Formats: sequence, structure tokens, C-alpha cells
Amino acid sequence: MHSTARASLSLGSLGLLRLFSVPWSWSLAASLGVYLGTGGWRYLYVCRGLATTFLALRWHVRNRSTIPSIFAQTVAMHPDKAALVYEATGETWSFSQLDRLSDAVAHWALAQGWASGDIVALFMESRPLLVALWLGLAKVGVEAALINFNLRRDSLTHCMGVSGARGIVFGAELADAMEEVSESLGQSMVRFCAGELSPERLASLAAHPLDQLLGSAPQGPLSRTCNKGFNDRLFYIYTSGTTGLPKAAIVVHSRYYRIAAFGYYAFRIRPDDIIYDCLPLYHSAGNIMGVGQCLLYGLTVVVKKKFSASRFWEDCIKYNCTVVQYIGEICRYLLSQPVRPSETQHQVRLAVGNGLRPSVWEAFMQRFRVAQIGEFYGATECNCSIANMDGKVGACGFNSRILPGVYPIQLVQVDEESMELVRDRHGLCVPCRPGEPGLLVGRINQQDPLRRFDGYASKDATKKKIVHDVFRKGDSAYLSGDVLVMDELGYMFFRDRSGDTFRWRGENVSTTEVEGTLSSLLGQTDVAVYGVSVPGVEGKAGMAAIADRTGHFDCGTFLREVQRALPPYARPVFLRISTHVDTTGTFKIQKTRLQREGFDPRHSTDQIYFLNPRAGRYEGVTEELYSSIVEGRMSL
Ligand SMILES: *[C@@H]1O[C@H](CO)[C@@H](O)[C@H](O)[C@H]1NC(C)=O
Ligand SMILES: *[C@@H]1O[C@H](CO)[C@@H](O)[C@H](O)[C@H]1NC(C)=O
Ligand SMILES: CC(=O)N[C@H]1CO[C@H](CO)[C@@H](O)[C@@H]1O
Repeated sequence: MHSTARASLSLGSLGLLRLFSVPWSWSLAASLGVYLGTGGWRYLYVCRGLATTFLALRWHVRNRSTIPSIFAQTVAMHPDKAALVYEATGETWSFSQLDRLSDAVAHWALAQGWASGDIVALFMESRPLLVALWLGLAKVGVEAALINFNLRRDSLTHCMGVSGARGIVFGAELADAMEEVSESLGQSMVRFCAGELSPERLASLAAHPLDQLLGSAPQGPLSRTCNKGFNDRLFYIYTSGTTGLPKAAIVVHSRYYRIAAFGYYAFRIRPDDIIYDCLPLYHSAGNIMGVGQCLLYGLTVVVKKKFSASRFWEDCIKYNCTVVQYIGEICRYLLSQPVRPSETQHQVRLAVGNGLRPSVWEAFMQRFRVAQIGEFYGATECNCSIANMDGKVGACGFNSRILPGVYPIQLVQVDEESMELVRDRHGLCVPCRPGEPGLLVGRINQQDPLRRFDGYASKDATKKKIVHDVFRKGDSAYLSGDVLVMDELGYMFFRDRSGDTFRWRGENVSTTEVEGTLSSLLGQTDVAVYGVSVPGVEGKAGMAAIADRTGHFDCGTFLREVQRALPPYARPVFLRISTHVDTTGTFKIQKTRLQREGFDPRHSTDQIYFLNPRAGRYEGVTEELYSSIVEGRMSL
């Protein structure tokens, strides 16, 4: 019975994110394809949601809707319902309160002389105010750049620099980080501090107190609204793509809408659900998939400042949550917790997220009695997203093989060592057969404004993500950078992240960026950074091979500098110190060898170190330490 209810759909086919962007006839064909391949009542439900959203989308484009204008309708439906709950303080913001505060933000922004198209950077820990800020700015067409609050120094300066922001709002909790970059930011960016900070520190940072300014901003709705439409820019999210420092990915109003609508319908979320959102709000999962359900569909969203494995289920009980969001790591941390009664006393029926490993999937559902897992795969900036709607264990989506031509996403053959696309004799890409790992690519149609690739704020970054002559001569496609495998039925399984990033603790770590930082800390010596697999752990642990020609490498000093320069997830877990790092030949091939040798001390004469999180220092890897890491006795 269960296996017949196979309503796992591709976002590229029936998936709502896309559906509105393909012609109606296509959608019908796609739906038919899914119907043939799947069936079941879920199909009808999704179809209805699809039709509704399709019509809504056309209506929004025509009427130049924006996220703020859609939010206004949500507020009107139930002004007094709880919109956002801040777990750290227990504060609840009703829809009308959130609306009023974002109005104050809009008035304040106008008073700064900011206008539609201006950019303001937001740098603070997750909290409802962050939502009020970007929403309020959007009310007057000002675009927020959502900066990762883990960033420090160079990467922080870089992100703020490339954002082109005219102003910055930082949380008082990040005053130290601001202090470090204060000089390099220059004076052209006006600074505001949200939260309590002493007048002396405000003065030394040249910052204005935001709370006071918002408190004294004019009340009431705005007399004029912004001149933007559904396909105009809403905000920027930074992603570490395949190369270099983080890139600002553009999120337009319609993309925000499509991602949230997709989650809502694909996973059958209900208006009376309460979502537990412990993912950072500077990423799309937390801010769009999670918070979007509040702004667009009127759900209550509980915002957690920082994920805590020991508080997780108690929080869910306390706030009556019915939906939780996850990344794979969260599920594993929860499973490694001691059994407590709260873990089955909650009312959570659905967990939405990505990166859940097959080995953890069933254990998670059984132990915590969560009925449904909504695993999806997708990038902020690309629409080649897919979702698992029927709970097929381990799959992150489904793409019908019955009508493959209908769907603009495909797996194509790639040389896994060099990550070069394999071309046939006509110069086109070669589609993968079932079981054959391939790079996920999505077709791009720039003509149709709804099906554009919105790209990154930087033109160069956009170019690197696009390839030509993929399915046909002269076409172009978006490179997801991820390797997936599809089975006979069309279920897709995540396999690996390719290129120059690896995933660790839910973040993309850019090897080029870390190499640059480490190398400059070490007087520009050669450094190769790569990810190595550790059994039983998601993602790849960072490893840095460092050339130490002088023989004076000192782990203690190195670690102190690394802690100042890199966010926790980007700090190398393993070091490999050798007299030289071979940079001849292509760096990639060199890295493949290093990666294969990993951190096993028996593989080389180089000294290998491990960053012991408990002891807070690098320790030499002996055979004994090696086996306790591999056997999971030593936590990373
Ligand atoms: C949770 O639900 C119970 C029973 O419906 C209710 O009494 C309680 O106030 C709710 N808690 C919150 C935080 O809304
Ligand atoms: C990581 O990179 C992938 C592929 O480019 C992208 O889809 C994803 O959104 C990125 N995630 C983060 C947290 O930056
Ligand atoms: C797979 C997929 O959805 N591809 C689409 C990605 O976005 C561009 C433009 O937004 C579309 O043209 C593609 O069809």
C-alpha cells in the first residue's frame, strides 16, 4: 500500500516552485507524467494546491504584488494571532505588532534618505527583529543584505563590501566583531546598533541606537508604497558557491513566494501548524521556508536563537510546535542525546529540511515518533529544486523518468576528479543512466522573465555558474555543483558536493576562501584545504595541508589566529604539516590524493594534527587517536 502512494514529486516537474514558471500546457503534461508515475490522494491535494498557486502567481505578477503586500493580507485575516515567538525571551509578536514594527522600520529608512533599490546590511543573531527589519525595508523597496553572523574579519569585510550597502544594522551582541572590521569598513556606511550598548561603545563604533530611533519613528502605515513588483529584488542571501568568498544571491519577491509556497503545499503544511525554526535566519531555509510560512500563510513561527539538542523537544512541547525544521546534523545531534520523556510527548508530526542521511532517517522517525519527513534539495539561487513528498527513505526528490523531456532538470555525466562535464562527440552533455552519479543541472530560459536565473549580485559569479550547449546547441544551464544519483524509478539521492566547497555543520566551506585566510596567517605559505570523510559524520571535516619549510610551525599560535579569523565551521579539523605542498600539476588532482590519504597517520610521514574540541587544542594523531575518531569514540 505504502509503496503505491508514491507522490514524491520533482520541484522541476510538479513542484510548485517551478510550476508557475512553466507554460500551462507543460504543467499539465508534467502533472500527467507524475500522475502516471505516482497516483494516490496526495496527487489530488498537490494538484489543487498547484492550481491555486499557479493562479495566485499570475495574479501577483499582474498586480505587482510584493511580499509586504501579501503580508498585509495575512495581517488583515487575523491581526491578533501570534506571528513570531522568540524563544530566548518568550516574547510573542502578533501579526499586527510585526506589521506596526516593520512600518516603523520603513519610516526610519525613509528618514535616512534611503530609497527603493538601496541596500542595507543586517548583521545580527536570529531574532524576530531581523524579520521586522528586512520586511520594513522591503516596504519602501530597500533591499537587505543578510550577513552570516558567524563571519569575522576578512570574510565579514568582504561580504559587507560586496553588498554595496549604504548602511548597516548590527546586533549589540556582535559589537566585538564590528569593532574588528570597523576601520576597514570606512565611514560611508551609516551604522546602527540594535540592542543595549553603552554610549562609549556606540561612540567608538560611530553607531546610532536603533531601538530609540524606531521608538520615535512616526506611527501608522506609509503614505506611499514602494514602486517594486513581484519580480524585483527583495533581499540578498550569501551562499558559498563553488569558488572563492561568499556570493550574494539575489532573492526576488516571486522567488521568496515560490519557495515558501512550495514547502507549504509539497509537505501539506496547515495554517494552524506551529513551526519550530532553529535554523539561522541569514539562510533561505530559516528565513524563507520557515518564516515565509508565517508571512504568507499566517502560521506561528517560533524563532530559536541557536539550536540546542538538549532543549529541542522541550521547546516543541512548550510552544505546541507541530512542524520542526532540520539540517542533517541536527537530527544526528538529537539522536545522540540521552533518552528523555519529552522526546515522544510533543505533537510534532512533520520535520522539514535537508541533508538527512538514510542511516539516521528511520531511527529519527521511530525514536521521536515523527510521522513525516519532508526532505528537499535546492539552492537559494537556483530553481533546480526537488522534494521528497512520500517519505521514501534517503531520497531527496523524484524526477519522473517516464517523461524526462518535460522536466528542465537533469543529471549529466561528470569527471568526478576534475569536475569537468563529460561531452559527447557533438559537444553536448551526456545524461546519466540510473545508478550513475551525475551533476544536477537546470535549464535556463532568460526570455521568460519568470524563468530567469536571477543570479548573483556579482556578474562574474553568475557567469561561473552557467554552462552552454548542455541539452542542445546554444542553450544554457545552471550548474548546481552537487552530484546526485537517480534510481530506476526516478528517486534522486544526494551523493556529494563537488567543486571547491564542502559541507560541514550545515555550512558550505569554500576551500579557496579558507586557503586564502590560512595562507595569509602563515606568511603566504602554500596551503591546500579539502574535506575528508569521517565515518558516521555528515559532510566533510576540513583538513589543511600546510607547507612548513622552516620547521617552526606552532599549533598553539596557529589555532589562536585561526579562531580570530575563521568561523567555527571553517576551522580545519585536521592539519597535515609537510616540508612542501606539491603545487605542480593541477591542484585538484593533488587534493584528490591528499583527500584519499585523509588523516590516517600510517599513510604518510607528514605530521597530522586533530583539533580536539574538548581540549581546545590541536593534538598529534597517533594510530590510537585515529581509531578512536574512526570508531566514533572521539567527538569532532
Ligand atoms: C499549548 O496548548 C495548550 C492546550 O491547547 C494551551 O493551554 C497552551 O496555552 C498552549 N501553549 C502555548 C505556548 O501556546
Ligand atoms: C551551499 O552550496 C549549495 C550549492 O551551491 C547551495 O545550493 C546551498 O544553498 C549552499 N548552502 C549554504 C548554506 O550556503
Ligand atoms: C530546473 C529548473 O527549474 N530550471 C529553471 C531554473 O530557472 C531558470 C530561470 O529562472 C529556468 O529557465 C529554468 O528552467
